[in-house]
Amino acid sequence: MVSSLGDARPYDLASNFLRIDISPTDQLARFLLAPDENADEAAARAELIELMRNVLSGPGLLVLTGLPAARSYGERASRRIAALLGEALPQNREGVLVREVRDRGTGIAEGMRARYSDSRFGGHMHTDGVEAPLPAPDYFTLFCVRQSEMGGSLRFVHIRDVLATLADWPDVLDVLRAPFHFDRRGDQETGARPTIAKPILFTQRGRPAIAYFRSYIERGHEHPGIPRLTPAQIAALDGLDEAVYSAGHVCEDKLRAGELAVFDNLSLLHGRSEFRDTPQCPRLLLRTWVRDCT
Ligand SMILES: O=C(O)CCC(=O)C(=O)O
Ligand SMILES: [Fe+2]
Repeated sequence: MVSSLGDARPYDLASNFLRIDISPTDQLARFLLAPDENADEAAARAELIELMRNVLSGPGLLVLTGLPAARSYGERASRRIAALLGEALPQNREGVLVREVRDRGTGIAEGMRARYSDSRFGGHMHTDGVEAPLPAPDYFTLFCVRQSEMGGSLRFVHIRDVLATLADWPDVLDVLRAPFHFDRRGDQETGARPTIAKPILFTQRGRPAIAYFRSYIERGHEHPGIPRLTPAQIAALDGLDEAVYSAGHVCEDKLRAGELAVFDNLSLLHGRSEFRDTPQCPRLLLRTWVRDCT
């Protein structure tokens, strides 16, 4: 496999962005590309686990590049990489396992059910699956079928940079380790509470982990019967945002058609820049959420 650095970028990312040019002779590529299930799954998994070891101790993000960009292929590759990593998780109460991320014309956190994946707007650094109870999805994947010409680049920040900044604010850390109410985006059973109470900072699989999406937390605390955010909680969210959005921590890159990104969802906060579709080529990503079963 050949590691390449990709496009010129506004930040110096060369040291922490791992883009792997997948070669058709690699076991992993063979498994992802195979039209049937005959490829050697065990060898592909061993190759991926080796890559993920470096990802988990380093940047938190792996981008496989050079795959065919067709939607049908992307869906199959997404399901297969999820199966290599563990088990694909449902992403809403309908049980969708491969979710289309595209502009459905809604705002972020609009109404009862709209999500980031339904809009074209940017910012809002977050982790995925915050609307569901813990454990959080350990990984999520994005396969790029079509990228937007205008905007749509990926931004990400590692929890180790955030925690290093917050180390001087133990009061903030204490508040972030206590429960907040996250809006469930309508995924709860009929009649069940519309929020899930859980901390922003916690430990999962023996690692420091973060679950964050400020808008969903703010919506959660607006529901009748749920306590309003306290001044200490608001101050803690402001402190966290300051750490997350510090220019020096934010990395940025743009996925290209035919790239499959695997994110460590316990360590990385991510977002994108606002994008604008053209009618002939609307942006389309495919997303899975994954539980690590190793
Ligand atoms: O559109 C993107 O690049 C990322 C989408 C995303 O973060 C999400 O759907 O949760
Ligand atoms: Fe996301």
